[in-house]
Amino acid sequence: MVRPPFLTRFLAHPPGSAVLSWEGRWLSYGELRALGERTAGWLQSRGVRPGDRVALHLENGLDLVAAHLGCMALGAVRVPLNAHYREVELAPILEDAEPVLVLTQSPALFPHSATAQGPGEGDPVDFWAGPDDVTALLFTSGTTGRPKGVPQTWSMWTHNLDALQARWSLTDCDALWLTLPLFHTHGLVLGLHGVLLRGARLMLSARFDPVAPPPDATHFYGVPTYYRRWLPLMQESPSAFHGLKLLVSGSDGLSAEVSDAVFGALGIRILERYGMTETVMISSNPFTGDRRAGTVGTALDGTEVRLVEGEVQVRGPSVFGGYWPRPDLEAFTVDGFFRTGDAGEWDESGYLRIVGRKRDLVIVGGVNVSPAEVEAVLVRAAGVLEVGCCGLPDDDLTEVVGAAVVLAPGTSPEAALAALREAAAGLSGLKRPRRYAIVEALPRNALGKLQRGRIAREVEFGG
Ligand code: MCA
Ligand code: AMP
Repeated sequence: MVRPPFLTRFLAHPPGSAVLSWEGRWLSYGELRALGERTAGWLQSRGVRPGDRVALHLENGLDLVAAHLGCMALGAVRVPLNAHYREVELAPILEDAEPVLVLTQSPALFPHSATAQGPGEGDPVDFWAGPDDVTALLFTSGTTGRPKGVPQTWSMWTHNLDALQARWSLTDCDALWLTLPLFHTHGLVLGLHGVLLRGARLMLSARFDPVAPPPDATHFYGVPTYYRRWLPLMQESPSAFHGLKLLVSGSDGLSAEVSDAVFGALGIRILERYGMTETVMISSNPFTGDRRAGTVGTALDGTEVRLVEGEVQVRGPSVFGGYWPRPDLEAFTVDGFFRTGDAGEWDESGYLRIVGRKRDLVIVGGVNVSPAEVEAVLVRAAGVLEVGCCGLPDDDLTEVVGAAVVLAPGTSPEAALAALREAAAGLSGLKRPRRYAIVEALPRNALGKLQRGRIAREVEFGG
């Protein structure tokens, strides 16, 4: 068993220093470490061994943090699951991840897996090391509709978080208010593990609500929807935000209007950065220096970024080694660059701008939605022949899913819409189409391939 440098650094923080607050109570590094070791003992008593995969289907809270630390202390691999997912979305992930145990409050969602409504506590285990470098297996939406497993390693995280540290200058006096869910890279890696590596403090909340930040908070990481929802309060009570020195936005493009409005209200220019589950962070604006709205800054130290026919391609120590369990050979170029599928351009000072996507993907409130996955669920609705989904602009969530539907002859639109809504209820909320259109035929190219961009441009959608 090898102890990764990340964990050596985590274990070296002063045990008495405060690190995490949950529901108003602070835990020190020593308490957090002891909690992780007792949780590791409990996991071991449930049959989990170093290197095993443990799925975590829990909402933000101390239990979820304990489950992460327990896996870290035991050397088990975490499989974070989106707490909003329904059975149909979880099934392919479980089939690929094959966790030995799922921690969940909803065991009915996992009919074929061993579950526990934990975590609990047992005799302490303090390995803080594992059989290899993989520490988490995250699933990201694939363009085929089937989620793809991304093994993330301690060394990817350490390289990336150190490179971000050089840009963002988080100090051990800083406190991050974290409201992002811990099942995505944004909240899990940048938020929770960014603080654990650096030795700063974390104030964890169950979810984002557009209320005044805790007075001690100095840092905040969010998706553009958070800033749009927060703006009225920022404009009404700017003094409630006086403790904040860094606001970061990512997962989705931030509009210049919101960036300028926040700057106007607080005098803080939101710092935009760009990343993916497969690469962790790729580029960022600086904390000190020229922060350019509408750009995602320059490549992080050690990361190479190039544009090939407009597509952003990335290589470096934070980039993953390949999907699991099915490697996608198209994902990398012959010289080892990962194809992001995002369209980019350089501005006049060499800052990267994300200008679109070369793959079919809808980003709803910072959450990736594969239109193919939604189509596969909706097409099973009675009276429906074909479905094509696309992203439609939305003032709150940036984009929402729209579905264009071809009906079987003789089907009434009302009956079909009722059946479509019932089928969509099998998906988590952000994936459900907010708007439908009944069409004669879907736009396809000469080879019969669905053209989802044309659906968004050409079809007239109802409510
Ligand atoms: C809420 N719902 C979701 C999610 N959140 N479904 C799937 N995934 C989600 N993450 C569902 C709820 O179950 C509910 O369904 C419906 O949407 C409305 O829920 P509510 O809580 O009212 O939603 P909301 O307040 O409108 O939430 C939207 C949100 C939230 C605030 C934008 O989704 C959010 O916090 N998004 C951030 C996601 C994020 O961390 N993205 C980073 C990934 P029902 O109607 O059945 O109750 S990208 C990434 O990690 C890369 C590396 C990067 O660059 O950062
Ligand atoms: P995920 O696969 O969930 O990690 O999401 C990664 C995707 O989010 C990227 O491929 C981009 O399409 C998008 N993304 C992340 N950060 C930004 C950003 N700052 N601006 C625009 N799109 C972004």
